[in-house]
Amino acid sequence: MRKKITLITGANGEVGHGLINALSEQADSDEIVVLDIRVLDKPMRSKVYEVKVGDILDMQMLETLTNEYEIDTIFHLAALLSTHAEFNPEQAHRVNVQGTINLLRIALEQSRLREKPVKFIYPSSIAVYGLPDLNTKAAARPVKEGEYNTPITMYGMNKLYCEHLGRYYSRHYHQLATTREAYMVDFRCVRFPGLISAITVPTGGTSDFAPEMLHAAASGKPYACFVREDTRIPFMAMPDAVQALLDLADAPVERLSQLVYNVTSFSPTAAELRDLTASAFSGAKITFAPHLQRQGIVDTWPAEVDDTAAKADWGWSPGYDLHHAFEDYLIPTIRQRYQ
Ligand code: AKB
Repeated sequence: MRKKITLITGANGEVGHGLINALSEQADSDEIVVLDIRVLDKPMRSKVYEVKVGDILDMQMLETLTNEYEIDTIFHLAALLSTHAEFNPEQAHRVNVQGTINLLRIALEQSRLREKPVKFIYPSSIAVYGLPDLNTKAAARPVKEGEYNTPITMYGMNKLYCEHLGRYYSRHYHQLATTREAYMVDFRCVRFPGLISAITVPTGGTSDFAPEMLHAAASGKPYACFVREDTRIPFMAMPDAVQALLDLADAPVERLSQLVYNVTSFSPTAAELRDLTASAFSGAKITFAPHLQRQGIVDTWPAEVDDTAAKADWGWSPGYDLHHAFEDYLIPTIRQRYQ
């Protein structure tokens, strides 16, 4: 009998670390297998059963993995984020889209083999939205999942398309074949806002101005914020992002009325973030030097998203509002990190 596992791709990223910590506390860490292009950071290694170093584009390696284990759940976190993706759009497409198809394919094969759908938990992003101009952004009500799905970035397009692929692999795969697939993939997706971790500084995203500002102030470095002071997009503290993944994975399938869910916590302006940061770190030197193109990307993302469906279907409820995120999580943890 093959060992039953939870697979985490992109495990060495900041969501991956948070997820490994949470899963290893919650369940038997003997069941977590992680895959990343880089070797898993040392402090994390004792928390998982096996560390695989490899590329999600390597189908042979993925097939070996499925021969070795019974994969029960996949958290597919590996992706090239929005800023990185604009520097190499074709590579981003390969990693973000082909990589996701490869994992969906593996999930489908496993579902057939064990005669039970594999849960496929997929983090999408507010980057799937593309509001046409600032007036529309200012006037818009919190944006629902089906609105403004006209992203302008390669990353946003990749994420939106992969949401559709998830629907295909869970409901319509090979629909013209003579025998219908008995077991498809149990695809579940959260659209994350910008994420702020007290422990790691992200790279390659366009919402990175918030965590960058905080970490710079905490480590005594000046920071020139690459968006205007009035820029407003939704954010979430990292523990809530990890909780959203776990809660969605745990939700009874019959409670889920849709495959893709917005989740959100708070929507401060960049100036509000600066004020909160400066009041915690009195020596903070934060200036604003907007980068035209990165600003252009953030201006197409909504100021607020509507997460009513997540609240109703699987009880989504963020633990931190803006002030509690700063007072109870970000500031104390960051202070400790840079002490
Ligand atoms: C990015 O900025 O690319 C990500 C995201 C909003 O998905 N943090």
